[in-house]
Amino acid sequence: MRNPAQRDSADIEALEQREWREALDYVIQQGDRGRVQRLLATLRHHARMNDVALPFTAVTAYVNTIQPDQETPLPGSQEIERRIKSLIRWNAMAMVVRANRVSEGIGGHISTYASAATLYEVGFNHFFRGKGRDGDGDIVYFQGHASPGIYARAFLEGRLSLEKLENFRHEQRPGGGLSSYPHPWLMPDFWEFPTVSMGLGPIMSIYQARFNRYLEDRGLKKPSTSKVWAFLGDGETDEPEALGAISLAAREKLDNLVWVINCNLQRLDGPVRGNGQIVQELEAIFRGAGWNVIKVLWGCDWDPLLAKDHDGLLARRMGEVVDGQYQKYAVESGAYLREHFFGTDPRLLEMVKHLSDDQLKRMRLGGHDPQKIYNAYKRAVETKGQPTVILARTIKGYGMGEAGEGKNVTHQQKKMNESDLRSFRTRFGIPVSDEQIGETPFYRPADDSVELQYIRERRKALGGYVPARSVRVEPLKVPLDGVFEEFFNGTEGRKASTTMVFVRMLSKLLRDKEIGDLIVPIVPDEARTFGMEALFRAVGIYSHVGQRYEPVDMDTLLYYKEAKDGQILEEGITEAGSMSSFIAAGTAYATHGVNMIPFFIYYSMFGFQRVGDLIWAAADSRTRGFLLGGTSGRTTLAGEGLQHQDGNSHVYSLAYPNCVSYDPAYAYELAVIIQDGIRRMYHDQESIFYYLTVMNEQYEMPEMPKGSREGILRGMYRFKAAGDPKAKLRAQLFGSGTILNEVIKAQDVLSKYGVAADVWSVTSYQELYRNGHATERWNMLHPGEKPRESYVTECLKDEPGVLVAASDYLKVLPDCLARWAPRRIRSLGTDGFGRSEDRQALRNFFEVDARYIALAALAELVRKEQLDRKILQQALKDLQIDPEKANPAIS
Ligand SMILES: Cc1ncc(C[n+]2csc(CCOP(=O)(O)OP(=O)(O)O)c2C)c(N)n1
Ligand SMILES: [Mg+2]
Repeated sequence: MRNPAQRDSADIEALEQREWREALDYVIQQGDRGRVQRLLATLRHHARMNDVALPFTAVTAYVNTIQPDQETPLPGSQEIERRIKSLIRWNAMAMVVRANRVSEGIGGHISTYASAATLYEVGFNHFFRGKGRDGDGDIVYFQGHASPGIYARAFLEGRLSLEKLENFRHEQRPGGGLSSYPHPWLMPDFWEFPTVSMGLGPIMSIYQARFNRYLEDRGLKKPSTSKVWAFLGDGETDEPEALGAISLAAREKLDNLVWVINCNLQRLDGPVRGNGQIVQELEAIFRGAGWNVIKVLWGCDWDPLLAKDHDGLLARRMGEVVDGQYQKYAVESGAYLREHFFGTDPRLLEMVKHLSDDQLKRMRLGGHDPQKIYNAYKRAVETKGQPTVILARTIKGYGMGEAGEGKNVTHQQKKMNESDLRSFRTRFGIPVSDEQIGETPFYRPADDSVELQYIRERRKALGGYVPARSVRVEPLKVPLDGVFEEFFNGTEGRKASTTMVFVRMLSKLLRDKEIGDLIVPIVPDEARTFGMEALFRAVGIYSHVGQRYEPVDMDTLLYYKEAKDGQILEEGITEAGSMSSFIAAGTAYATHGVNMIPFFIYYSMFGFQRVGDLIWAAADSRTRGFLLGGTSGRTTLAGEGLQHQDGNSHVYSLAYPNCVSYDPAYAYELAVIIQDGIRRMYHDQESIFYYLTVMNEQYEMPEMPKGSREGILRGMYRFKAAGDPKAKLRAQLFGSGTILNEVIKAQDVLSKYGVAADVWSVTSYQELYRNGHATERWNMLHPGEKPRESYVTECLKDEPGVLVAASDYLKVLPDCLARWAPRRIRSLGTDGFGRSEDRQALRNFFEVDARYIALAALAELVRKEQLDRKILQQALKDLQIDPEKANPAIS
C-alpha cells in the first residue's frame, strides 16, 4: 500500500499530465506545427533555466519516420515494376554466376544489388532525371558493388548488348565488355563517377552538390532543381571520408543532396554492428549534424501491427534487438521469429496470433517495399533547407536463399547451385525452364513487351537514361599570350619564388576576358601560406549566403571578403574536401557542359601521400585541372621537420597514368607548362590533369633561353652549357626545382677542379620516363622499322662526361632514367626523414647541395679512372665534408 501522501502526488501528476497534453492538443489542432515547436522549445528553455536537466537524445524510436497516413500511393504500376525488378535481379545474378563459371575467380557481387534492388528501381522509375530534358539531370553515385544490377537494367533498356553482359569483367574480349565497377575511364559513355573505393563516393557527392550551387550562384549555370543522389553501404560509413564532410552539407543547406544508405546490417566479413544498431547510430550522427533523417525500417506488412501498438510495446521491442540478432531473424523461419522476437511478451504474441509462420516470414523490411521507398524519396526531394539521408533496412543477398541470403559469407558469394537457382527463378517468376536453369541464361523480354515499354516510357518521361556520361562542351580558344608573356622575360635581378610567380599568373588568368570566369582557385586554409590573400578581395571567397558579418579586417586592402558570387573555394582544413571540389570542378565539362579550370594549391606533403586515393578517383573520372603542390621538395621548406617536407610526391605521381607532372625551377618554365596544359585540356580536350610543384624559396628568375620550349614540355633541356666544352674532364649535371640552383653552383665548383660541366634543367622525370618506355615498346613492336630514340637518348647520346642528377625527391626519381642514358647516372636525392632546419643545413644533411653534387661528379670521374683519387680526398677537405657523417637515408 502506498501512503496517502504518495497517492496524492501520483494523482496530481496524472492530472498535470492530462492538462498539459490537452493544452498541447489544442495547439496541435490549430494545425500550425511551427507554433507547437516554438512552444516546446520555450518550455525546454524554461526548464533548463530552472535547473532541470533534460536528457539529450538524437534518436527516434526504431520505426519508420514517415507514418502510413502521411504516405501517398506509389504512382504507376507496382506489378509491372515488380516484374522489371525481378528480371533485373535475375540478369544481375546471372552475370556474376556466368562470368565465374567461365573464368573461376573473376569475381563480382550478387548480394549487394540483391539487397538494394528496390532502392534503385524506385529511383529509376520515379526519380532519377536524365540529362535529356533540359540538359540538367540528376547526378547519381551508384554503390560500386551494385554495378551488376545497373548493367542488368541497361540491358533491358537496350543500352547494353547481350555480348557486353557476357563479357562482364572482360573488357579485353572482342566486342568489349563491362568493367567490374563504375569507371569513367574504362566506360566513358556510361559511368560518370568512380565509387568503389569506399568512402570516396559519399564525400565527392557532398562537394558535387555544393559545386552545383557554386555554378548557379556565380551565374555559370541556370538555377535547377537537379539532385545529387549517393548510394552507400552501411559498412562503408566506417570510412572516415564517408562521414567526414556531412556537417558541410548541413551547414550549406544542401537540399539538392540525397543519400540512401542501404542498411543491410552486413559488410564483407560479418555484421556492421553485431552488438549495436547501425541505423540508430547513423540517425544520431546525421541528426546531430543537421540532416533530415528518414528511417525506412519496416514494410507495409508491419503497419497494421504498429497501428495496434498503442502502448509502444512493439516499437520498444524493435528498438532493443541488436543487429546481429536481426540478421539471425532474417535467416530463420517464421516460427523462430514468433518465438524469439515476439515471444518475449505475451502481449506481442497476441498481436501476431492471426498470422501464420509463413506470413510472419514474408513480412518485408522497409527497404524492400517500393511504397515505403517511394515516399521516402518523395519527402527527400521535397525537403527544403537540409540534405536528406534515408536509412533503409534491407537483407543482404535478398532472394539468394540458401546460397547466401543474410549469411555472413554472402558478400563474396559468386556461385549458385541448381536448387538455389531454381528457387530464385520461382521466387521472382523468371520464365526460365528447369532444363535451361543450369545455363543460367540472360533473359530479356520482347521489345514490345509491357515491361520494356514501361521502362522506355518511364525513362523518357524522366529525361533519358541514367547513368550516361557525355561530353557536351565546346573547346576553349586559348591563345592567352597576354597572360604568360611577362614570365618569359625574367625578373632582372628581383628575387621571386615559383609560388609567387604562380599566384601572379593565377591573378592574371582570373582577369582574362575569355577564361577568367572559368578559373576555380581551391585552397585548404593555405591562401596566406602561398601569398594568395590578395585574391580574397579581388575575386571573393565563395559563400552561398554572402557575408553576414563585418570582417575584422574590413579596413585593410586585402580583407576577407566572402560573397555569393565569390570565385575562390576556401575549403578549410580538408585536403579530401578540396580534392572532391577539384573533381567536381574538373569534371564539369562532362557533368555540366562547362569548361571549368580548377587550380588546387596545397602543402604538397598532404596531397598524394594523404589523399592519393581521391587523386586516383580524379584520374579515373577524367578530371581536368591543375594540382599545385606548394612548398614542395624535402629541403625547400625550411624549419618544418619531417611532417611537411615532401620528397615523395613526384615519385607517387609516376603511378597516375593521366597525371602530367612537372617540377619547374623558373617562371618561364611554369608559364610554358601551364599555358600548354590549358591548351591540351581545354582546347584539345585531352583527359589529363597536371601536378606541378611550386616552391617558396626566392631567387632571380632568368630569361627563357631561346629554343627551350619543347625541352621544357618534354622533360629536359640544356640550361647552361659548359664553359670549356673541349676540356678533358667533362660532366653533365641535372637538376630540377630549386635544386637546379645548387647544380648551377656545382658547375662553378667543378670548374675549379678542371671539370667542365653542362647544366640541364629536368622539368619532368615522369615525362622522360614515360617517353623512354613508350619508345622502347614501339621499337619492340616494330622490328622492321628504323628504331626510334627516346628523348633522353636524343638529348644525351653525344654529350661527354659523367652524369650526375640531384633532386629534392627520392633518388629513385633520377634513377628511373638509367636505361636510356648513355652512361650510368649518379643520383643524389632526399631519401629519409626531414629535419626542422634551414635550407642550407637540410641540403648539407641530405647531401644535395652544390658541394655534394660536385663531389659526386668527381667520384664518378675517379670511378672511370679519369681522375686521381687523391683529388677526391682533397675535395672532401676543400668542401668540408665529413666522411663519417650519418647516412641521411635512415638517420
Ligand atoms: C576503401 C575500400 N576498402 C575495402 C573495400 C573492399 N570491400 C568491398 S565491399 C566491402 C563490404 C561492403 O559493405 P557495405 O558497405 O555494408 O556494403 P553492402 O555490400 O553491404 O551494401 C568491402 C570491405 C573497398 N571496396 N574499398
Ligand atoms: Mg552493408
